[in-house]
Amino acid sequence: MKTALVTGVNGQDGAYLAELLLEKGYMVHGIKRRSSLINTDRIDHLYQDPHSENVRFKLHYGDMTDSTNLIRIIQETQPDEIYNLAAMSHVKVSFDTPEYTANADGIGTLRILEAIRILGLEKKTRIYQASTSELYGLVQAVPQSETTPFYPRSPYAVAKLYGYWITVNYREAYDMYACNGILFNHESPLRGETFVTRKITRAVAAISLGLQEKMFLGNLDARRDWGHAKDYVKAMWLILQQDKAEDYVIATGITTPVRDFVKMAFAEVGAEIEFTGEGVNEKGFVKAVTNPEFELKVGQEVVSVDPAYFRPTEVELLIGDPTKSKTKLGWEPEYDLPALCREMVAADVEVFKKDNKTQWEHLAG
Ligand code: NDP
Ligand code: GDR
Repeated sequence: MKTALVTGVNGQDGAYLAELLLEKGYMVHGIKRRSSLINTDRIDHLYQDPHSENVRFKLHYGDMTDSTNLIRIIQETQPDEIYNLAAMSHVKVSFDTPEYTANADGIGTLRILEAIRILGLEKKTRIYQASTSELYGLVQAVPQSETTPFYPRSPYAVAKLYGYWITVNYREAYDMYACNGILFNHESPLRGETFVTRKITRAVAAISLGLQEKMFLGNLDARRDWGHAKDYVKAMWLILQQDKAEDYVIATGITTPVRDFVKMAFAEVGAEIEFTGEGVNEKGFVKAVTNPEFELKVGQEVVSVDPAYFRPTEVELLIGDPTKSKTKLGWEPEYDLPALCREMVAADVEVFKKDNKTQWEHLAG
């Protein structure tokens, strides 16, 4: 039985990856940092009582900023594969917490790689580093591939740039099987509530059920190459199963403006949206209602721009070239954006039907 160690196991990707690895028969160890409330919702369905026999999923308290802890867990678990998914992953929030982001996302990656060396596991343990399309930042060329130059545009992306290169360096210096997956944005019903797709699908659900009046968004012109997290964790696994350690872009090759995702999400609850105005004055209104089951009215203002959500430096356009991952890994996504959006809106409508609490909608993101 192979053993995997997943950092950030209770995050969006950690949850889908843990499920995939368990299906494949792995022993899965997950690292989770301590929080004042239990926040394992995304992996509760995978829970195994540690007192029972043949447990294949175990959680460990840990933190990317604590080398001693990471070394001890790796020593105890002796993993064949490490998936380093833990990170302060919100681009906008990284402008508020730049030093912490550098520590967790940049130096955190070094801590994992160094732990492998300290423990003499260079030949045993394969490492996946969660790199990101944010590395491309200010557009140099499109579509972005493994050879496109990087130009990071946030403390998050700069920290991840360090993570990317230290992974390449350890591979070359110590002959370790260490790889970067340069993943473009991927979403799901498990996506954190302050990333734009989930923020939109939650707001669409709440507005259509009459629980919220409208949503406030930032840059509606930004374009992203959005895929489904379920497809993307399959690529992570494939990247660690090759003969040779290499870096791969994982993307759909299709880009969509934030504004169009808003329209797509409202269409799922039977509303056509039109946008008027420009920049901070742009607004979205309900133009037509095709499903009277929901509480949406023609003329209702459902989107406003709030500059609080603008980033000091923005990544305007991401569109990935997945040719290498398709040809070398044989990776093919199953979901397209409309199917992803449908699943997310339907899930959020269910959430709000059960529990109509509003949260700190306008805190961040
Ligand atoms: P999430 O934000 O959903 O999950 C991040 C996980 O990391 C959470 O479990 C979080 O714990 C944990 N974490 C954060 N800081 C620390 C720390 N200091 N020590 C230990 N654990 C920590 O991210 P995703 O699942 O979406 O992304 C997974 C990885 O992939 C991240 O590294 C992200 O930067 C990267 N990535 C994501 C993409 C995407 O589109 N989703 C695209 C490209 C890269 P807690 O719940 O306690 O906060
Ligand atoms: P991103 O994702 O920054 O690409 O990083 P996010 O969903 O936060 O933003 C995507 C784009 O939408 C614009 N936007 C808004 N974003 C948020 N969060 N909230 C808003 O109200 C809003 N309005 C417009 C943003 O400006 C941006 O252009 C994600 C994270 O998962 C990273 O960890 C990962 O590395 C990259 O994807 C690939």
